[in-house]
This record gives sequence, structure tokens and C-alpha cells, in this order.
Amino acid sequence: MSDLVQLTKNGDIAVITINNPPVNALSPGVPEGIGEAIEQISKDPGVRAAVLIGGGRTFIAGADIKEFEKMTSGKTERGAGLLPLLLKIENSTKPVVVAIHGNAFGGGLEIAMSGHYRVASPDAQVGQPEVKLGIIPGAAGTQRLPRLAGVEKAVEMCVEGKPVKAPDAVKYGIVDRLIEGDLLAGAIAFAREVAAKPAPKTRERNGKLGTAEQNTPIFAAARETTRTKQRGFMAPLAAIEAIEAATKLPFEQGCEKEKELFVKCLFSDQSKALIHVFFGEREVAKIPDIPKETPLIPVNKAAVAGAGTMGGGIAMVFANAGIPVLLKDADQAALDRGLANIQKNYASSVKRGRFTQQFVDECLKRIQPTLSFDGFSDADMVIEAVFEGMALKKEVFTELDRVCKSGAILASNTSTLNIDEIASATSRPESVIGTHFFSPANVMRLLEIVRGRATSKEVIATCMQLSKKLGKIGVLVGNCRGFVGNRMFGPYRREAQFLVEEGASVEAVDKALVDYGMAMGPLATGDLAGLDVGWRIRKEYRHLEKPGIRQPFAEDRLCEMGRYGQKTGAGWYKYDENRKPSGDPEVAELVRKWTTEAKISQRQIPAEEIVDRCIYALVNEGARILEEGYALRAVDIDIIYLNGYGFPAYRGGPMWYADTVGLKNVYDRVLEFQKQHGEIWEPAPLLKQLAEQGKKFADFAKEQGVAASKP
Ligand code: 3H9
Repeated sequence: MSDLVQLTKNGDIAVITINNPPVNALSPGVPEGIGEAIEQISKDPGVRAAVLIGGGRTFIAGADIKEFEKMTSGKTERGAGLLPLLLKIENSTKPVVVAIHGNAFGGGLEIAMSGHYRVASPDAQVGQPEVKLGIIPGAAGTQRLPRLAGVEKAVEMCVEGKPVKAPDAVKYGIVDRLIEGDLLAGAIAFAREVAAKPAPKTRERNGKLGTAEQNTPIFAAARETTRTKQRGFMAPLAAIEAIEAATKLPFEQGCEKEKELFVKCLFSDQSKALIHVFFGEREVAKIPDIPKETPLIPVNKAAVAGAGTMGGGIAMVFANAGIPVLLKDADQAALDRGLANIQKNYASSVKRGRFTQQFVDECLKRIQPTLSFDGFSDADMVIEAVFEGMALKKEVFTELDRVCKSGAILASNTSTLNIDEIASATSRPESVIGTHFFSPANVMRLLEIVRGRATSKEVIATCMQLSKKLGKIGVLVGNCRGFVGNRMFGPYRREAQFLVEEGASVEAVDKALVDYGMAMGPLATGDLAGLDVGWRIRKEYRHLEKPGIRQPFAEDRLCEMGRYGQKTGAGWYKYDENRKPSGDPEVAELVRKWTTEAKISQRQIPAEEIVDRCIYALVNEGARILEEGYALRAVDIDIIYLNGYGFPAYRGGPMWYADTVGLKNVYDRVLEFQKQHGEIWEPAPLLKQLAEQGKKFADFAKEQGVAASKP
């Protein structure tokens, strides 16, 4: 038997233990090992029942995701899958009790459901998260789960991919019993209890499959919700179709249907992109020159300077993670406003069921308002979130340097300013780092961690680790203007504005990008963030722009008119009192007037060109960033765009998308744009180089392993 699976005996009960750390994925050898163990048990007269359990920290986290990549690229043959093994377990005449701790996810839950009974530790979780990888359960999960949990619950679990906690799993009929204390001992005792009983087969339990009359509205509602909440994703719809098959076809035919849909999803670009995202989210935590053993600075108390929207949101993030936090502002009115905002946000979280009132009360107690820096002296980490201006930031950091204890992390939430210059206001630049939260800070998952020239490895490692505790995904970036996300966002939004100035309507530009999959169009995003933000930055940096290069101007004109976006009730769109947007004919007329005066010829612009210009502007700038070493890997840029800018996960991020289109195709299109629009579209040297070599951005990251430490 494979050494990934062990078979031992406890009296008349066989114990099959899976040992494939870290998560007992079903890598080659594991299913075979389980199968052999089941065969041996069937032949052993001394065994009356069996327990199947995971060694280490978890039961089975699912199929080995790395194998999917090998399969779709033809590196390994597609085998018969797990189905024969599951039938072997289910057909065993000796009851198989599956004992779950940690997670039983994907293929793990599918194996568990082929067992005759399931017992679980109270803190275990079960789930079918396959949709998050762009696939559906492929080992009869869509057929067995509705038989155990009912159609509605199965649809919810397979479509949303969210795990269910063990006590709920008992309630839904997925788990038979919770075992407090020693799981193995409890499972063995349970196995003795059921050893003499006939072993129930999940595939024959049709009682919860419902009638057509009951199921039709469930499937219709699920499809409707999926189309809005998971717009553009194909796997959730496929999961619904597979479960529908479970309700209409005999088990074997249902499995056939599931297989057909599974294979279609697995070989899709969406699945490849989402698998890239899965590994990417883990890869960004790995910084080549910062070893795992780097000592961390304990962060048990935090302080935030500035109680505006960002400062308040950041304070909530710390409080939510159980870390007490001081919230300072210069005047009482601003502090009161900040606290009122925090309370409003928490109240709405309670209303939406995200938090309980008790949790919120505890969080609020952790946020301590203050008007002075006095209490900052024992904070382990301070996050500055004052108004975006270098002079003010430096003033704050000079003060922090004076009051904070030695070794405290001094972080700035700046979204554009130079971290080294900010650090120069202190006597300890090694403690200074950028932590760029995204708005709303308590909601958005991305945290850009900006490495200054002198930032110490301990400070970086601590912030990377802390991001997880704060429920964020931290991505290390270098210190360049706009860092990674906003630096790329500039050319993206520039193109959106050019397109409007060349004749596309505001609505057409946004619609093309929303249809591409973006959460919001670039112009509506500007209205949301406040058009004045970019306007102010453009004014500050105008002296750095090369003369003679075309710049968009309509947005600045809108700002001059006081049209800052949602907050002023008008920007590119106009807004009602509930901030509901509608197209504004006045904007269309004004833009036409301004562009006629500027002699910009007008034309109809197809959606495809709108998308290519905006997305390739992102990609071209991303290529520069990568080459200059301000992002560690192409995947880091992807993770930033997926988590901070509403880029569709099923396209894998801008750099992955470009790799999928083919860099030669992207390069050729950029050259076309350069011919039409001039220097602004000069291809990034790295794009040119990789396109000519027939390579991908992903290859570059692997080859270079650059660090984001460039000043
Ligand atoms: C499936 O089952 C399809 C079926 O229907 C069958 C069809 C035939 N495979 O996340 P962590 C690695 S699809 C390979 O940091 P945590 C991970 O990359 C699968 N590798 O730990 C990382 O490697 P590294 C359905 C995997 O404690 C290391 O393990 N299942 C897999 O924060 C530690 O992972 C899922 O989608 C895997 N399945 O979280 C579950 N899982 O150290 C996916 C993990 O080199 N997994 N790795 O970076 C998870 O959600 C989390 O890993 C889990 C643990 C919650 C289990």
C-alpha cells in the first residue's frame, strides 16, 4: 500500500489514515491507497467496520489542484477520476465511518459522502468549494450532496462554494454525529455501534431529492442570483445544471452529466485563471529575500492618526481582528464625525447579518478616540491616514518619531506619495513602511505593502503576516509613484477619458468594461472615488509631464465646475439623493463642445476597441512595473487588480489575461495604438521582448525572482 495511506487495527475496527501533508490533498497514490485498504478490509474476517480519518491538521482538502494543471496541459493522462473509488467505499459490506477534523473540502467531502456514516469534530468544516476554482464537484458531489442535505442546501453550497461548520452540517444531514474530544476514539466507538447494522448507501437515499414542483423555483432563483452575484462565471451555472440532473436522472446518469460539465469547466480559460488565482494568493506571501524565519514584531496595540473615512475604516479593521486601537484626530468635531461613521458602518453590518451586535459592541470598545499623540507611546504599530499631502505627512511622522517607542512600526496609508521621503522625516527609516488600504478599508481585501529603501525585513515580514490576521491579502510592492495599483490605474483611466473625448459616450465606455467583467466602469469608479482626487494629483505632478504629450482634459473641466462625482451629486454621471446614477446629457453636450474646440475628431468606437485600449493600457504599464522590479511577479500584479480594482477573477488578472490572449497579439495591438495615438502608447520593453521570444509574463517572474526593494 502507498505510504500516503496507512491501515491499522483497533480490535475489530480497521483504521485507514491518510498522511499527505499539509492538507491531505488527493494526490496520486492517495486514492489508490484508500482503495487498497478497503479491499484488504473486505477480505479480513477480523474487521467488522472501518474508520477513515486524516492524519495531521485536516481531513482531505480536496483533489490535488496541481494535478488539474498537468491534466489540462496534457502533461498527465486523465484517469477514471475518483468515481470508482467512491463506489468501492460505498459498496463495502463493512460500514465505513468517515471521521472529519479540519476540512472536508471538494473531493474530501465527496469521499466522506461515499462513506456510510460521517462523524466530525465540532470545529470541522465541510464544503464543495470547486466553483472558486472555476469547476464543479467532479466526483458525484452534485449527486450525493442533495441526497444528504436536500436540493436547496446543495445548490447553495455548490454554487457559492462556502464551507459549512460541523454543527450546521449535522443539522443539514451531511454529518451524523459530532464528537467532542478525541475524534479517533469517538469514531471507533461509533463504528462499533453501527458495525452490525446494514450500511446505508448515500446514492440510494432519494428521500430529499424533492419533486419537480418544489425544485423548479429553487433552480430558477439560484440561476437568477448567480447571474447578478457571480456575473460572468460559468461554473456556478454548471453546478446548478448538475444538481438539476441529480433530481431528474438516475444516479449513474446524473454522474455522467456531472462529468460532462466538470470536464467542460476544467478545460475552460476560466478554470485555468481561477486556479492561477488560488496559487497566486498563496505565492504573494513569499518574498524571496525575506526568509520564513524572519522574527516578527508582536502587534498587540495599534494607533491610527486621522479619523477620516480611511482612518476610521482602518481602525475598524484592527478592532475586528481583536487588536485595541487608538483613533486620533486634531479636532473634536472631526473625531466625532469619524466615530459616527464607524458606528454607522457597524450598524449596517449588523443589519446585513455580517456581524452580531455583541461582536460589534466588543469592537467598539477596542476603538479609543483621542485628540493627542500621548497614548501613541506604547503602540506597536501606528498607521498614518491624514490628508494626502507631503508636508502634512512629514509633520505627522516627525511627531510619531518623537512619541513612539523604539521598534514600533510607523506605517503610512499614502496611496501615491514617496515612502522614502516620508521616512526621511524620522530618525528611524527602517521602521517606516507603506500600508496602502483600499476604500472602504473595512471591506476591501487588498493591502499594498510598500517597501521603502530602508524598511527592515522584520517590519515587512510583520506587515505581511499581520495582513492575514486583519483579513487582508498583503502584496509587497516597491516605492514608485502610485505604487503598483494606482500607477497602472492612471493609464487605464486616461484611456477611458480619451475614448469619451474621441466620441464614445460615457455609458458606452463603462458598459464595455462592465461587460468585460470589471465590477464597475472606469468613469463610474472615478465618480465614486471623487474626481477631485485625481485632479489634485494631476495638478501636483503636472510639472513632471513631458511637454507635447496628449493629456485628457474633460475630467479636469468637470472638476472645475465642481462636478467631483457622487459626493457632489454630479460627475461623469448625475446622481439622485440615494446616489443612483443616470446619464447626464449636459456632460455629453459639454464634452462635444470642448472636443470641437480642441479639434478632436469624433467617431463611433466599437466596444472591443474600448476594452483593448483600457485593458492593454493596464497591461503595458504592468509590464513596465514588472521590469523595473516594483512588483515581485506578474501574479502579484494580478492579485492586486483582483482584490483592489474589481478585475474579474475569471480572467485571472490583467497580466494573466494578457498571457492568455498571447503577448504577441497584445504587442501588435499596442503598436497599432501607438501608430494612432503616438508616444503615450510606446510598448513597454518587456512586453516587446517577451512577445518576440514567444514567452509569457509568468515566465519572466519565474526567471527573474526580482525583489520589490528598488528605491
Ligand atoms: C476538488 O476537490 C475537485 C473534486 O470534485 C474532485 C474532482 C475529481 N491541492 O491554503 P494554505 C496547498 S477541487 C494542492 O496556505 P490554510 C497550498 O497551495 C479542490 N495543494 O493553508 C499551500 O501550499 P504552499 C477543492 C493544496 O491552512 C498549502 O497547501 N478543494 C490544496 O490557510 C497550505 O495551504 C479546495 O478548493 C489542494 N487541494 O488553508 C480547497 N489545498 O504552502 C483548497 C491547499 O506551497 N484549499 N494546498 O503555498 C483551501 O481552501 C485551503 O488550503 C485550506 C487550508 C482551507 C484547506
